[in-house]
Amino acid sequence: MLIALLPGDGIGPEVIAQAVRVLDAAGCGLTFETAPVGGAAYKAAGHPLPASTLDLARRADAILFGAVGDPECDALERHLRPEQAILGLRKELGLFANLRPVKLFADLADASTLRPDVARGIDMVIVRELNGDVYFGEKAMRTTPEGLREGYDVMSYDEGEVRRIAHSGFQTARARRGKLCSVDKANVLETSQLWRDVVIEVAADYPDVALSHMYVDNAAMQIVRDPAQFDVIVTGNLFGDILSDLASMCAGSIGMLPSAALDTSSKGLYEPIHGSAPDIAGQGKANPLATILSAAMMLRYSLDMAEAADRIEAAVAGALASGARTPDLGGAMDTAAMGDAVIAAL
Ligand code: GGG
Repeated sequence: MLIALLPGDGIGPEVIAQAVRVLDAAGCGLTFETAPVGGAAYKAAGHPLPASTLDLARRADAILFGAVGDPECDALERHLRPEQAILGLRKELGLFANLRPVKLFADLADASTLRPDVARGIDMVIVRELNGDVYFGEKAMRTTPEGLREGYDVMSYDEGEVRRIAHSGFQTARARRGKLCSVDKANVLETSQLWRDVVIEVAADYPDVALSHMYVDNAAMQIVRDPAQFDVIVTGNLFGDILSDLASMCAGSIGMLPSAALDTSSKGLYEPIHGSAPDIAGQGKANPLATILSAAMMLRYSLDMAEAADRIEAAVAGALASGARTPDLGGAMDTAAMGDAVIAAL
C-alpha cells in the first residue's frame, strides 16, 4: 500500500515523523512517498500544490497530511498561499466528507477546559462538509461608491452538495448511537434554509436515526455546556471548522483531534485538525497524537487494517495512562518522546 506523506509547514513534518514511526512499529508494512505541500512547496517549486504532489496524492492508496500555514507567505496572493494546498487537494480529489471525532481519553479529564462532571462522556463526531461554502464561493476585494474597500466571500451550497454530506452524517450516526444533530443558521442564511430542507428530505431514508436541528450559535454554547448530548453533528464547511476547534479544548487539546477527509470510495486524506503552529515549530513541543490517531483512521477507513488501527488507538490511551504529556496537555515531554511512549505501549 502506497501512502502519500505530505508533511507541509511548521510542526507538520515533526508530527508526521512520529506517525510514520508508529505505523512502522505497528508492523503495517506500508510504503511511503513524500512530497512538498503548502508554504514549503511554494518556496521549493513556486506553488503550494505542485502538479507532482497532486499526482502522488492521486496515485497513493491514502494521504497522510501534516499542516499548512506559514507567516512568511502572508503577503502572497490568495491562490499562492499555503492554505490553498489543502483546499485544492480536497476539491481535486472530491474529498467532501470530513469526519472529526471528538473524544475525551479517560486519563485526560484534567486537561479538558470543562469541569470533570461536564467533560465526562464527550464522544461525538463532527461531520464537516469540505467542498463548498464560503471557502469556495466567489471572493474579491472591491471599492464601494463611497470609496471604501469592501471584501466579499459568497456562501453557497447546491442541494447535491448538501444531500451527499447529509447521507454521510446519517450513515455515521447509524453506525454509532443513532443521533444526528444538523447545525445551521437557517434563521438568517438562505444556504442554511436549503441545508435544513435537504437534511429533512434525506432523513426519510434513515428512520432509525433521531434527527435534531440547532443554530450554530446555540451549538457552540451547547458543546461547552453539555457535550455529552451530542453523538454526530453534521454541518457546513465554515461552521464545522470553527466548532471542531472549539470542541477540541473540551477533549483536552487541539493536539488530540484527528480527522479523515473522504469521498465515496476508500480513498482518503488524513490529518490532524490543528494547523502548522509556527510559534512552536522546530522546538519539539508539538503533540503528535492527533496525527498518530489520524494514521489509525487511515488504517481503518482506507486500508482495511482495523486491527492495527485498534492497536494504535489503544497504545495512545496507554501512553496517556502512563502519564505521557506534551506541553499542550500540561506536561514537558517532547514530540519524539511522545512517539516513543506510544511505541512502548504498542
Ligand atoms: N492540518 C490542518 C491544517 O493544516 N489546517 C490549516 C488550514 O488552512 N486549514 C483550513 C481548513 O481546514 O479548512
